Formats: sequence, C-alpha cells, structure tokens
Amino acid sequence: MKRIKNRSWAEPYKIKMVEPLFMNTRQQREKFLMDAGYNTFLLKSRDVYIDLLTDSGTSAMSDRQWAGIMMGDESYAGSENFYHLEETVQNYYGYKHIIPTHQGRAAEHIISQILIKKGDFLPGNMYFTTTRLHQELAGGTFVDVIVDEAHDANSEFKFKGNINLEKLENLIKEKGADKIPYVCMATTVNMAGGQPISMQNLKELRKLTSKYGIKIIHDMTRVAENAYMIQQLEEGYAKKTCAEIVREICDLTDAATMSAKKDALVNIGGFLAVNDYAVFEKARNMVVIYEGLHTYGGMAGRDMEALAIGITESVNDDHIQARVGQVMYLGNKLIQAGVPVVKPIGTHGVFLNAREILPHVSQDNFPAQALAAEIYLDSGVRAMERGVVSAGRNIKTGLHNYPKLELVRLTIPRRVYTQAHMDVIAESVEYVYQNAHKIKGLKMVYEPKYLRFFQARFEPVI
Ligand code: PLI
Repeated sequence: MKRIKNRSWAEPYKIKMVEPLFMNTRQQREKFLMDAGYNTFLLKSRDVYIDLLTDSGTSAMSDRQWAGIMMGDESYAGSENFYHLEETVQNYYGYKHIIPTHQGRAAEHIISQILIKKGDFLPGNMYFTTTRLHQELAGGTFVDVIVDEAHDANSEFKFKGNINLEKLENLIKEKGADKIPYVCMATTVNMAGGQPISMQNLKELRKLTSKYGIKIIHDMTRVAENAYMIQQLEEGYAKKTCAEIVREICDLTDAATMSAKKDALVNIGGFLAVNDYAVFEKARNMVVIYEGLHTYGGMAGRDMEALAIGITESVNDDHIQARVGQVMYLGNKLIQAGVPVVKPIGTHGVFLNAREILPHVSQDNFPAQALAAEIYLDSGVRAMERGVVSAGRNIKTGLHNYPKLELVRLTIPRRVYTQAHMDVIAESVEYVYQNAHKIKGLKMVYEPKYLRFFQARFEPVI
C-alpha cells in the first residue's frame, strides 16, 4: 500500500504470538555485567531486557515462513527446498549458481580460499570483521577504499557506502591488477553505520573494474535495505520497486556472499552465489569439506525453505519501509535529544558516537565498550561495541587498530520490537549520555587471538 504523504507509517503485520521479556534490577545487572567481563556478548540473553546486540539471526519469521518450516525435505541429497531456494535466488538476485552455507562467514571462507593468492590486495568499502579475517587467512591484505566521509560520524553525505574510485584506481596502478582478484563491495556498510552505496557509484565501479578485469564480490547481507535507500534518495529510482533495485545491484556484480540472517529474515543460513561456472565448480567441491553436500551446505531443508520465503518478503516495499522507518524513528528521537550519533541514520541500527559522548576516555580504555556496558546497567538494553575492540590488532605489527569511528551499535532486529520499545531505549540512552562524565573506561584483562570482541573480558578503570 502506498503511504499518504505526512501520515504515519505502521508495521505491515499484526502480532500472532508473543515472547515474554525478562525484567531485572540494576543491582542484579551489576552482577551479571561483572560475570560477563563487561562484554555484552558474554551476557546471558535471559538477563537482557531489550536485545539490540545484533540484527543477525534475530528476526521474527512470518507465519508463511513457519509454514515453510513444516515443509522441510530433510533428504541428504537433492532436497526439494534447495531447488526452491536456488530458483528464488536466481529470480530475485539473478546469480546463476548457488551454494548454501550455514551462515555468511562460511561463504566468505570459500570464496577467499578460491580467489585469493598470498600477497594479493583486497580493496573494499570499509572492512567487516569476518570478511577481513578470511581475506587475511587466505594470504591477502585488506585495503579500505571507502569515501572519506564514511570515517566522519558527522558528515551528512547521503551515500557514505560509496567507493572512492580514485583511491581504487591508484591502488590498481600501484600494485597491478593481477594482485587484485576482486573488490569487495558491501550493501550497506555495517561498520560505517549501516550506510548505503549509490547505484551511480556502483555503475562507475563496474566500469572501472571491467577495464582492469577485476571481479566485484558483493557482500549482499543487507541489499534490500540499501535498495530502499537508493529508492528514497537517488534520482531516477523513486518509482522503481525495491525488488527491481535489488536486481539491478546484483546484476552489476560477479558473485555474492550472503548472511541470510539479516535482510532475508531467517534465524540461520547463508549462501555463496556466483555467475562464473569455473568458480562455482571449485566452490561446490570445497563446500563438501567444510559445510555439507552442495544441495544443503550447512542448512537443514526446512531452513532453506524459510529462507526462500524470507527473500521474497525482504524485498517487499511495505516491509522495508517499516523496517527502516523504525530505525529512523529511534535515530531521530536521539538526534532531537542531542545525543551524538552517526549521521545520516543507517538502515539496521543507530550508532552512538562514543568519541563525542566520552571525550575524556582514551581509545586505550575502550570508550564504546564502556558505553555499551553502562547502557546495559541503566536499563537492561544490550548494545554492541563497534570501535577499537572490534577493529582488532594489525596482523603485522600486533598493535591495536585504532579506527576513527568509535561506536556503540543499537541494532534493531526485524519485526521484533514495537515503537514503545524504541521510546524506552531512547530514554535510557539519553540518561546515560547526560551522566557520561562519570564513566571512566575499561581495561582488557583477557584477549582471544581471533575476532576478540566476541570473547574478550574487561574490568573497570578505577
Ligand atoms: O554472521 P555471519 O557469518 O552470518 O555473516 C558475517 C557478516 C558478513 N558481512 C556483513 C556485512 C555482516 O554484517 C556479517 C555479520 N554481521 C553480524 C553478525 C552483525 O552483528 O552485524
């Protein structure tokens, strides 16, 4: 249904089943947080009131998807649900061949091992934690070629996911095209705050990469959200459907890795999709080593069915408008309250600017980690650090990577919370912001080797 201008939007669904939330006291939360080493990843979910840790695998499925679960064909080989999923990916995204995986990082592993040689360079529109690690484990070096505006939390540039094509071409000239197997292009850019790439930039990227014979691998984890932003903001796209724009994006790329746990509205699943048959053949052979047979990869038949249905729902214009609309509602409320956030508001969450909220805490004391801990203490709202802890260490020097963006992500699960939840979250964040001068920061007391943000432990600085 088309929205009448200046009227409110509402969720295009009604609620059929509810899951009660657990409430607790500040005193209880102090203990839970200490037990979790001040890392919100280590909290038990029953000790969380509103869970904004991630939008990954946290969506509410529709009644259609649950019905699909009952249609699971759990055959080891040639499951009916695989063919439905394959056909759906081909129809909506246009890629020729698909390999199901248990989630996005498994697809990243396979494509990195196939395409990257030791000593290669992998340009991308900002890094993502698992993507970069798989590139490094395959012997490559990630190079950030996103536009400078993406590193400035206050820049209001509309397409902060864009690639700086001059930076990219300089890299190609400096290293040689044979050292760059592909450009990793994400829709939308998670670590920049959920920021979209424009179609114009993508078309120019296609032209440039074709000139040098370089592939574009599309991290399509949040492609429908990116398509929505193009529809809303880019000239010439207002009358196109989200589904049409999604297809246009995919058609400009060579292959894709998908974490279906986000956009595609399922709790588990992913895939690698490719056009090149030779790459597909290698991937099909590799998947049996790491995931499972090529007609289920890492997924149960029922999960492939829920995913096929989820893909069709994810590109529906009413759905995507309400999904992004809810994120914008929270973001605008926080902006009105004067809380420093990444602007413009991204599509999957609101990112708090911990650098500005805690100017007195140095990056060595993990401001964003400390801010996420404080929000949990105040209200039981669980958020995620996206700053120096997530950025990890430089693989060569062993020193911390110090990112310009030191953020706390309030990630909104799809179709799960109501506007009243958004109000409660905004009130808590505003209160913590007003009392931020009391927060002193944290020191890291345990650090795992890989993806440290998941399991690191901290203690308060006294
Ligand atoms: O969590 P996976 O393995 O299904 O997907 C990895 C992954 C790849 N690309 C992007 C852009 C992601 O956001 C992503 C996972 N993101 C998580 C878990 C998140 O909380 O944002």
